[in-house]
Order: sequence, then C-alpha cells, then structure tokens
Amino acid sequence: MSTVAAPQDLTRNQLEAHWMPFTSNRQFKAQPRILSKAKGMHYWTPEGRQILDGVAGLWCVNAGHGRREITESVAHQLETMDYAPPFQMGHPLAFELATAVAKIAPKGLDRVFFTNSGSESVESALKIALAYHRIRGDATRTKLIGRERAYHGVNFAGMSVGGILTTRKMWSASLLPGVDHLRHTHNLAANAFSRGLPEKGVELADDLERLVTLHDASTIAAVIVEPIAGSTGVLLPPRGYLQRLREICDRHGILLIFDEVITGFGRTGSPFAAQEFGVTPDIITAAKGLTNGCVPMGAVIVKGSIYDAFMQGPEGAIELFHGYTYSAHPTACAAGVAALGIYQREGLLTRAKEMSKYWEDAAHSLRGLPHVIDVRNYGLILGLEFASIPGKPGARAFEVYLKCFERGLLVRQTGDILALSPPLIVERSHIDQMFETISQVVRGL
Ligand code: PXG
Ligand code: PLP
Repeated sequence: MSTVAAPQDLTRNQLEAHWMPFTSNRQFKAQPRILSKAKGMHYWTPEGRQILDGVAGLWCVNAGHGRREITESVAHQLETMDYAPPFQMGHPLAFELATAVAKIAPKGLDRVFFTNSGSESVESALKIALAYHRIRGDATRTKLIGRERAYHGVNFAGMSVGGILTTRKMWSASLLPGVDHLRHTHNLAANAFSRGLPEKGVELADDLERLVTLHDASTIAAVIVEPIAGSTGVLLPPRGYLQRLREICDRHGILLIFDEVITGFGRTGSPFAAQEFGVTPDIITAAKGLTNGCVPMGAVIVKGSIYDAFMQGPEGAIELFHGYTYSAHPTACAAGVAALGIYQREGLLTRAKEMSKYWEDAAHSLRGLPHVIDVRNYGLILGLEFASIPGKPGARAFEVYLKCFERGLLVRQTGDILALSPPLIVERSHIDQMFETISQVVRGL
C-alpha cells in the first residue's frame, strides 16, 4: 500500500506536475490542502486532522464515504472481468444498473445511456435531442436553449448552453452556433431568506416564449435547465417556474432536459428533482451520486418514446452513432449497482425530506450574521450568500471557506456564495457542528 505524503513532505517539485482543475494552482501549491482518507461523514488530512464533509465530496458521495458494499462489489468485478467493450457487446451489470436507474426515475423515463461524467451526459443528451428531431423529419429543430448562470459541465456543447461568463468569454469564438439563453431566476431583492422555493418569479419562465417568438418554435430542439442550479451558487426555481417551462415546451414541441447531475439521487428529498417538483422532463442527465462518487460515471435517462423513435432504419444499422470507450464500464456499473442498493435499503433517496426541516432551521440561524445577505435551502442543500468586498468579488466567501477548513469543515465556495450539500446520511449532530462552525467563522470575519 502506498502512503500519502503529508503536505510538508510534498516538495514544491512534487506538486508542480499536476495541473489542477478549477483551482488557483499557484495559490494552492504555495499552501496546499491535502485530503488522504475518508470514512462516513469525514475526511482526514495526512497529519490526521478530521474534517467534516459538508459537501459530499463535490455533491456526489451521497451515502457517505468508504461504503464496504461498494468497495467489495468493485473489487469483485475487477477480479472477475476488468473491462468489456461496450460497442456491439454487453455485460450483465450494465443491464442491471440501467434497469435499477429506470426503476427510480420518473415514470416514462426508462431508457438509460451511460457516460463517464456529468459533462459527457450533457453532451450525449444534447446530441440525442438534436438527432431525435432529425430522424423524425423535423430537421429544422437545431437550436438549443440554456439559461444564464447555468453550469452544464466543461465540454463545448455544455459550455455553450451554460451561462458562466468566464468560460463563455474565454472560448467565445468556438462555442456552438444556434444557442440562446433564458434569464436566470436569482432575485435577492424579491426572494432573500426564502425557506424552500422562492415565491416570486414564476413569470421568468415566460422568457422562453420570448425566445420562441425570436427564433420560431420550428427551429428549437431543446431547452436544458438545472432544476436547482448548484454550481453557480444554489439558485432555486421560483414556485411554478418549472411547470410553466414544461407547458411552454409542450405547446411548441420542444424537448425539456433536466440536468440533474447534482439534484439526482436523493439530494432534494426525492430520487430526482423532477419527482420532487412534479414536473417530468423528456430527458434527465445524471452523474455524481450514481456511483456514490467512487468511480466516474454518468447517465442520460430518456423517455421510452424517444428511444423508440430511434429504433428504425435498415436492419443492422447502428441507431445512435455515439458512445464512449468506457460507456457502462464494468467497474463503474458494479459501483452503481451497489450504491443504488445502499440508497434503497437505507431510504437515502428520500431522507433529505425527513432532515430538511432541521436543516432549514439550522441554516436560517445564520440570518443576521455580519455580511450575510441571503440564506436559501432545499432538501439537503444550502446556499449562503455574502456581500462582496468592494473590488474583490469572491474574496469574502473564500476566506470563510479557508477558515472553515482550518476548523475542520469542508464546504464549497463559488463567488461570494457558500454551498453545503452533505452526504445524505448526515445526522443532527453533524448539522449542528456545520452551522456552529460557519457561525463562528462568520462572526470572526
Ligand atoms: N451538470 C451539472 C448540473 C453539474 O452540476 C456537471 C454537469 C458536470 O459534471 P462533471 O462530472 O463533468 O463535473 C455538473 C458538475 C461546484 C461544482 O462547485 C459542481 C460541479 C462540478 C464542479 C464543481 O458546485 N457539477
Ligand atoms: N481520441 C482517440 C484517438 C480515440 O481513439 C478515442 C477512442 O477510441 C477517443 C479520443 C475517445 O475516447 P473515449 O471513448 O474514452 O471518450
């Protein structure tokens, strides 16, 4: 077994080779933060400091860390068969996992295409949506609608429908053509300190009618939204907003895609946010919690009627010319089957609903602390927004992030917003510790 070097043993040279993703590399390498062990609700640093996991790793370790059933299932699969080609070949666990995913998905979404990440799920879903219209002879439907402040991963299509200005600016000349964006739904003036879904803003869904008028419905293939935008700071859908988007899509023959990479697998209190909010999209993208975060894997969950539309053409023809070397990788499928088994047995897909009142009350105890301009929550999700230091956007929340880590709590920071999304096994005592730590840190700013 290799051991992990403590940060003081990692020389500057050893840190250099790894170009870290979405990280301030120079800042990090000057003062590294290393995690080397995890179990249950906790991480440990190489020096043995215990860190409470407030974010389920990165919104993915829903059943908590180091689950033996998953480890054993993965080890057994690696010993039995390490790899099998996914094109024109199958292996049992791929079918078993797809069936298990379909079983917990909204009614009617019962076909599952596997990928290796949320980004790949988004690319696959958008390709399926475009191809769906084309094979049905509706070939003018080529446009895609995303939303401002959306995050749909880092690949070109996902970036294009995404609404993150930094990435859109950097790669602006190379994004997909034929993309437009809905307005985002974040409105602190109207909705600050909402408990659960905000009351105001359902009419923002009518922005889709504006885009339909502008582009003409006959040119629009699909609309993609996160039911709750996680990555850009926990932006909740106003009451009735998602229903109205669904109605407008139906009226104009536009496919509705929910990107549930974060909201899937129990985060909101239902298996998927679609069920929680009572709105059924045509396609769901998922990843993260699918394997409890321990093997990379994503999935696109599609309505049976969409799958059926592809099942035509010459005998022997490949219906969807798309797939990855590691689609339905046996190791990932083993992890997925075991993870879904744990979620089912322990009731984790609905546990956020049981915990959400306690979570909400604890969260809103932060109201009134210095610099706090919003607390928002849903299921086991928290968004905590700070007033920015003039001229230094993000600096205040980053300071809170660092100080929480010093005090043994891992949170997630984006701009001047902190996000929390603990493993769904979280107990009240952990919740108390999380909010006590944040409160102390914020008071000490
Ligand atoms: N869609 C959504 C809605 C996501 O949240 C992706 C797609 C991309 O998934 P992959 O597996 O390719 O990363 C995500 C990922 C954050 C944070 O800070 C969130 C994500 C990724 C990185 C950071 O909240 N979500
Ligand atoms: N690039 C090359 C040269 C390849 O041969 C392949 C797959 O065979 C890919 C990219 C795509 O890799 P993946 O299927 O792992 O996404």
